[in-house]
Amino acid sequence: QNARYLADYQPYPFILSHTALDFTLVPDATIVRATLSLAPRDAATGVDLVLDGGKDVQLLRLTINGAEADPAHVTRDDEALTIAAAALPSGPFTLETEVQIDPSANTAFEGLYISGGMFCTQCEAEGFRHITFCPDRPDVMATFDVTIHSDKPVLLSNGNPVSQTEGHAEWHDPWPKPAYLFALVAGDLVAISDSFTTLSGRNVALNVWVRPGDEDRAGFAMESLIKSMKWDEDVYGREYDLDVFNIVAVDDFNMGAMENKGLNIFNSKLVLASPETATDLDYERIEGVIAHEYFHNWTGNRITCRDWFQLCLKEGLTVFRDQQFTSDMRSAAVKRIEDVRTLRARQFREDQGPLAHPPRPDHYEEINNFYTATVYEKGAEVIGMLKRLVGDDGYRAALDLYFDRHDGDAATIEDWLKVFEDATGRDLAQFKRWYTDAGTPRLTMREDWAEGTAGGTLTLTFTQETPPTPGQSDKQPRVIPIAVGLIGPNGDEVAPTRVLEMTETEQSFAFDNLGARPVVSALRGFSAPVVLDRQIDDPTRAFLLAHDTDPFARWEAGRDLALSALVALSQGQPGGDDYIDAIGRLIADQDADPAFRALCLALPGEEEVATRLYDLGATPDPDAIHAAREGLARRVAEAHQDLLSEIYDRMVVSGSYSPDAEAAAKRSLRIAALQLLNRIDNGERAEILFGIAGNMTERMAALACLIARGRGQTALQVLEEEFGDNRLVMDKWFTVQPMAAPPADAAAIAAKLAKLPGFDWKNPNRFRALIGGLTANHAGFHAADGAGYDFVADWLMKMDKVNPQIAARMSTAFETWPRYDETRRAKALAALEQIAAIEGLSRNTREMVSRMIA
Ligand code: HT7
Ligand code: ZN
Repeated sequence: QNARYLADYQPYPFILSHTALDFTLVPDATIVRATLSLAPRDAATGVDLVLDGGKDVQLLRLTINGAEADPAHVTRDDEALTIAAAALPSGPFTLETEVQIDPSANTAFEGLYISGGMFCTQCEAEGFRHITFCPDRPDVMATFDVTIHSDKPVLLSNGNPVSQTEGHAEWHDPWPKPAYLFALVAGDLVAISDSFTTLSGRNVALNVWVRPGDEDRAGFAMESLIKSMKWDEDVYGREYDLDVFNIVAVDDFNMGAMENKGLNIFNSKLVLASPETATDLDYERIEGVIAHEYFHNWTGNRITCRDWFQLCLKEGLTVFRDQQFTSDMRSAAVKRIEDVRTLRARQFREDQGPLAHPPRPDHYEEINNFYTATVYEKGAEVIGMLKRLVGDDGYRAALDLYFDRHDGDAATIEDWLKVFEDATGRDLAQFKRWYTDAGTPRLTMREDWAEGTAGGTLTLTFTQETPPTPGQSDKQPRVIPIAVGLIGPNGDEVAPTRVLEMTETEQSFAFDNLGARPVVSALRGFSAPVVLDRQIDDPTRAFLLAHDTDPFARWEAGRDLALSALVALSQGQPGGDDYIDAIGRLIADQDADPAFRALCLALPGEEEVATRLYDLGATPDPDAIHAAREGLARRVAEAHQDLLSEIYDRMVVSGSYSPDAEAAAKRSLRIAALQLLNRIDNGERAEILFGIAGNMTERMAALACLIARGRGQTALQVLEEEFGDNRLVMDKWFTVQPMAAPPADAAAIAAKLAKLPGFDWKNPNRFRALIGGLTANHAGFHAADGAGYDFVADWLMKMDKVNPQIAARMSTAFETWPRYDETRRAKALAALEQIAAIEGLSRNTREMVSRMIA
C-alpha cells in the first residue's frame, strides 16, 4: 500500500550543483556537516524543499545562506526534512546542516557503519539518507568535496586526493554524481599498489586496500582490475577518468561489491584469494565482479539511472559487459552454458513464481527488493538479444551513440532503446515488451517435412505464449530471435546457424533443398530467454549431443536427456539407459574441452528436476527426486567406472596452482568424475584427495563428497584447525555441511551449527553461508516435516530486526512453495504467515512475504 510508481516520476524541483561534506568520525557519535549548493529548478514556483533523511540522523543545526533557519519553517518526520518554501531564497542558495549519527549501532550496513573496526559506507540504493539530509535520488547529481577527520591511518573518499595529513584528508570528485555513489572508508589498511596507463597516456594509481596480513591474497584482484581496464578500452573504447582507482575489502557487506566513483568497496570474499583458501569458482567470480564494478564507471556512473525503476539500464548492461569480458578471458562456450544455468536457476524460478516482475518494474515498495535476477541477469539477456538482432556493428554504433549522447545523464530505458533505433534504423516498439512484461515466454516448435517440394523442405512453426504473472494477465507477442541450425542424418551440418525473427504469436519458417530430413538444432547459444517445447525423443537428443556444432545446443541435448531420465525415475518409471550410453561416448571423447565434458557429466540439480516436473504439470516430490538422482549417478558410475577412474587419474594438474581457465577446466573434469565415483567407492578417493590436495578447489570438492557419504567429521575438524581464524574458509565450512548432508539430516545439522560460537550471524556472509547452505539442499530444505522451513523462518525473523536487507533477500528461499504437495505447502505457508504476523517487521521483508503469500 506504500508503493512508489514509475508513472509518478517528477524531476526534483531544485538543482544541486555541489555537495561539500565534513566528517568527524567517532564510532557512536559521528558529526557530519553538509553544505549543499542549491537553486530552484523553476524560479517561478515556490515549492518546499524536501530532503531525505532517516530517523537515525539527528539534526543539530541548519542554516540557509549562513542564517539559522526559523524552526517554524522546518518540519521533520521519520523519512524527510522539509523546509517551507517561505524560508527559501528565490535564487541560488547554500544550505548547511550539521547532524550526528551512530555508525556503531548501524547493523543494517546501509549508510555509514563499522566493519572490523573500519568505517565504511554503502549508499546504493538509499543509504546516503542515513548519513545526512539530502535529495537521495539518482537523477540529482553534484560534484563533491569531502573532508575527513579521524585517527584512522587511511582515509579515503571518491575522486582525487587533495590533501592527506595525519588525522585529516580531503578529496575532490570532479564528476557530478548521485548520492548513491558516495563512499568513505577510514581504517587501519594496507594497499597493494600498481598503475595503469590509459589509452590517452594518463597514469592512474591503483590500490587494493585490505587488512594488514591479507596483502598476499590481494594480487589476483589487482591483476583482474588491470585486465578489466584494458578490455574496456579495447572493446568499448572507454577510458578511466580519475587519477586514482581504489578498491577496499570489507568483511561485513550486504552484497558482492559496490561501484562508488573511484572508490569501489568489496565484500572481502570477492577480493581475497590464495590457492589454499579460494576455489577456482572464487577466482572466476573475483575476476568477473572486479570487472563488473569497474565497468560501472561508464555504465552506471558516467551514465546513471533517472530513477530506480531504470535499474536494469545500468545493471543489465554491466552484467552483459562482464559476461563478454569473462567469455574473452576464458572459454566463451563454457561461460555461456554457466550463464544460462544461472539464469534458469534464479531468474526463471523468479518469473514462474509469486515474485515475478519485469526487468523494468513499474512499482515497488522497497527498492532493495528489486536487485534481482530479473533486473540483472534477464536485463543482460535482453541486451544479448538486441545485439543478436542488430548485429555486432549495429551494437557498437548504438553503444558509441549512447556514450556520446548520454554522458553525464540520468537516463531511462526509453533513451537506451532510442540510441539503438537511431543508430540502426530499427523500430524497437515491440522489443520494448522485454523490458515491461514479466514472465518467461514458452515457445513451441513443430516440424513439418515435405519430401518432394523444392528438394525437401522443412517447415518450422513456432508459437509463443507467456503465462500470466502477478498484475499482468494478458501478454502480447514479443520479438524472439531464434537461432537454428540443421544437422544431416550423417551428423554433418547441412544449414549453418540462421537467426529467425519471430514477431507473431504463431509463425513458420521454411528451409528448402535439404535432400534428407535433418535434425533441428534449435535455440542455439540460447538466443532468447524462453522455455522451448519440442517433440523430441531420447535417441535424437543423443544424436545432437554427439554431433551438434553449437556447444550450447550440444550441452542442452545432454541436459535434456538427463532430465528426461530423472523425470521418469522420480515418478517411479524406468529411464536413463540412453543417457548413460550417450554420456559414456562423451566422456571417452578426448578431443572435447575438459570444462565442457565436466559440465555435461554433472547431473542436473534436484531443484532443476523439480522445475521440469512442475513445467510438465506434475507435483515434484523432493525425496523421490533425490533418490532418482542418486540412483542415476550410481548407475553412471557403475557403467563407466573405468573411464571415470582414468579421467580422475589423468586430469591432475602438475606444477604449482594457477587459477587460469585451462587448469581450472582440468580440475573441474576431475571433480565431476570424483563426484560420480564417490557413489561407488564410499568416499575412498575423496578421503585421499582431501589429505593430499594443495588447493581449496579439490579439498572442498572432496569434503563435500565425504559429507555426502556420512564420513566428513575428520576432514571438517582438520579444516577447522587449519583455518579456524580465516573467515572466508570458515564460511565454506558452514555452508558445505548442511548443503552436502543427506537431506533427512540437513535441518538438524544446520540447527546444531547455528549454536556454535563461530556462527557470527550478524555477519552477512556467515548468515548466508549457513542458511544458504541449507536452502541449497533441495530435499533438506523442503523436508516433509517442515523442519527446514521452520529453521529458516526463525532465522529470518531474527535477522529482520538487525539487517532487513539480508532477511528479505534470503526469504526468496520460499518463493517456490506453491509448487509442492499440500503438506509442504501448508507448512511453508504457515512459516511465511508467522513471519508476516511479526509486529514491526521491516518494509523489506514485509513486501517480500506479502508478495509470496498473495
Ligand atoms: N550496484 C551495486 C548494487 C547494490 C549493493 C551493493 C552492495 C551492498 C548493497 C547494495 N545495494 C545495491 C552492486 C552492483 O550490482 O554492482
Ligand atoms: Zn552492478
